[in-house]
Amino acid sequence: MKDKLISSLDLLTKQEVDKFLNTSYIGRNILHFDSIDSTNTKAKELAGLDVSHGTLVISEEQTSGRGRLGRQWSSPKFKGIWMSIILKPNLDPTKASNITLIGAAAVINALKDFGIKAQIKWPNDIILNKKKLGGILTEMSSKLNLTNYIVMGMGINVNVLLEDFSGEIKNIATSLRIETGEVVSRQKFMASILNHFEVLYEEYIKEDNFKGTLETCRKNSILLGKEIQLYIKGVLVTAKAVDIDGEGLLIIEHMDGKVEKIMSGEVSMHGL
Ligand code: BT5
Repeated sequence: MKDKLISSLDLLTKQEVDKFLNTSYIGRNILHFDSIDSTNTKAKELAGLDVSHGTLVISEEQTSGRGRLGRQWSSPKFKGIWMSIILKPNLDPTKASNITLIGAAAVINALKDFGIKAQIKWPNDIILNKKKLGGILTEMSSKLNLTNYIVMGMGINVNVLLEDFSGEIKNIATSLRIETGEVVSRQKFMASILNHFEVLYEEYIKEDNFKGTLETCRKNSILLGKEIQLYIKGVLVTAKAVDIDGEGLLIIEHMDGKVEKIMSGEVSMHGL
């Protein structure tokens, strides 16, 4: 009876997830929590200590999950994947933001394995049927031109129900369960993300090959070809999203035809 209860919780422990992994180092060391404030906060604490490259911090719930710019991330218990990967690459700190795109592409590829076609709202949103299925928060520590560590945090709403979301999030968020009507194995889905992540990460770090990630980000972008709104130096601008360049930057075309590259930011578009 107890075993049945535990297996129905689909826990994200090393013991359960390991059998679905085919990575060599991503997620091979898993620090699993029942409840924690934020996996990114914990991962940053640990990254400064002696934990190995590829270590994963995961929690069944977060009590202070974080989005970008101090925003909150809702992380109900046993319902999603709330995880952070600790990376210690030899990478110029200016390129760390590309880890977000690698994470986003890994999620898109994993969803494809599950027969689901989602989209990326550059740089860090995963969108399914015009609603937010997940988000990525990449943080790092660097000194001069050396990266000490990168923490890539990812939140994916797997089996979250509408009533689990509070307030205004209800209108903008969704989950795999809401969209497919089925309970999805968090263990298998998480392993699939990690498997895809390691492939794309290896290409980028070892071979300086960003093509696979970029192709996935471009092909599945919800922004490209559309009219978007974004703030540039505090001014709200309407422009057209044209492309994502080889460095992962968003290329936009202003109304007057001027082309500009955007490094990071908050983009919105009609209906999103
Ligand atoms: C993000 O921020 O999308 C990054 C989210 C990263 C969360 C992961 S979970 C594991 C790791 N540990 C952490 O503490 N964080 C990371 P941003 O683009 O700023 O979007 C935040 C906004 O999304 C909020 O202001 C809400 O409007 C909305 N939101 C909050 N919780 C959500 C959820 N569960 N699903 C969809 N949207 C949500």
